[in-house]
Amino acid sequence: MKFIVLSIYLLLLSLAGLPSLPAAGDSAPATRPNIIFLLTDDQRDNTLGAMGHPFVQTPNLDRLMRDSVRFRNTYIAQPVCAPSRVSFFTGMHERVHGVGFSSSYDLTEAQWERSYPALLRRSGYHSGFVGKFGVEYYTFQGRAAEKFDYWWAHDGWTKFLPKDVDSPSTKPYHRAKEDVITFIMGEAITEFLDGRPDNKPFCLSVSFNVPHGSQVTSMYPDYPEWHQMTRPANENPKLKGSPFYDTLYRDIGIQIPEETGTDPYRFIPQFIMDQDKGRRNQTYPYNYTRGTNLEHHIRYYQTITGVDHVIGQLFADLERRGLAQNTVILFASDHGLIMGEYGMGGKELLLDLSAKIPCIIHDPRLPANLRGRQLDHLVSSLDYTRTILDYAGVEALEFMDGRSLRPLIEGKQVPWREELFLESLFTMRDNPFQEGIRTKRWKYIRMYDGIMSYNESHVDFSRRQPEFEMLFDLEIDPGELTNLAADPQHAALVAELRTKVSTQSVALNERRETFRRVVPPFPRGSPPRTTPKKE
Ligand SMILES: [Ca+2]
Repeated sequence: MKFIVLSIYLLLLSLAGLPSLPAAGDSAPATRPNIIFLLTDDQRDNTLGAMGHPFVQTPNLDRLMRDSVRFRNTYIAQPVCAPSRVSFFTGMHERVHGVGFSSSYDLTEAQWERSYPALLRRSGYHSGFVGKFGVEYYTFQGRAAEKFDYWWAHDGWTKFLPKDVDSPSTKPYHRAKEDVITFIMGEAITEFLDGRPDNKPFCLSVSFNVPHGSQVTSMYPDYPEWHQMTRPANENPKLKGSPFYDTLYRDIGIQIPEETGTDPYRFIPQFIMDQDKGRRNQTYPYNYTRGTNLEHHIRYYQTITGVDHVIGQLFADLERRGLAQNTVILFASDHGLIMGEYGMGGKELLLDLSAKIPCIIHDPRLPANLRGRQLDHLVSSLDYTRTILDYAGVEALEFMDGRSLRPLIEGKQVPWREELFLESLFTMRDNPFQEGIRTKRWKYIRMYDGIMSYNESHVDFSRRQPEFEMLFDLEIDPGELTNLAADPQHAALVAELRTKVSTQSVALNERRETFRRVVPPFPRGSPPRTTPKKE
């Protein structure tokens, strides 16, 4: 009973700060566009043909990019799956929303009420979610489907061929006609479009779960070392003859990074990040030897081409249904991936390969002369949240960071940020706490020994000296290979960037304290909080 009373109180408290919106069911203005947010999983930037990639085939996304605006300096708020997704939903840094693999809080219903899917639904949008929900830690486990009008999705990590496996994350897909997870998601998109009401705009979030390691490894799970990808996936009879997953990219002489298998401690020393505490021996073993790294590259790009195919089907479907001219499409990934570069694998770092994402936004109503542009503005994944709200005509909330990209997309001259704060608070696998800043020319990163289940005090770095620092001149070293942080010639610059990061870090910590007073956090492992049925 205590929890019910507490939760009603918390819900009322949290709703108090929300703007008034038309209730769901009210007739929405006809001018509001439909919105489709396409998110891929671990797809790094520059992995489309139109972005100049040497071999990947992505004809449909290439077409989208050439008809859209691309922001080619876009960074993720947190370079790992779950907290990155919470940041997309809420428009907040992990430090403020407090939800991640290594943090000590769960996402609450009150927080969810402040997410873009909830706000759009409340404003009259028909809402749908397809694929990997990926929040992992939230208080409404088992009831996420209620937060959308349409839901065909999963928690955790499903499999590439989910109908072959009986587990909570694969079961939702056992009713599908298709066998491959990417194509099942295409099936779900069609089901959503078939079932939507005609009198409302819709907001569909599609969360593809490729090219994530859990999917590419499970393309061929029938031998003991399957998670290391020691054998070609097309030994799996189920992939034989597939235009995507059989021979594609197998015989084209893919060049894997020369640094594959070399000493990773040349770049990030062992005292601050020990590769043998999970990175090399548990999670990305295939990136540490040349043969398996090649197999990873083949499968990685095969699955990107598979996603591209489903997205092409979606475009054709929108045309067929007469929806293409009023549907805004946003494309992104939840972060990038290191695949042998620096002698390592994985994400979680603030290096570009891990922290930079593809960013494409398509507004079919835009005049032709404004399409096909590639802009260099510094963009955050948090900008997506406000951009979606802006297109939907829904007011953004006070605690949302980021800015709407719409003025830039529409070709307006507006003052824009000159620098972007970056953070990574994922501390599993011996990852350090990381903070950084990207300016037009420079990237500065500082690291501190990480703590699992960190709390507020652990991310107060105001009285701690950085334990390791990196500085890159992106103009002459876009691959971020030469760390200039200890170079005396750059001491003044390092001092300046250190101060800038500290200022933003302290400000974010203060922001979190204010937010906690409005929407209290929910400690992980607490008894479940029962919520009233009516919300
Ligand atoms: Ca991911």
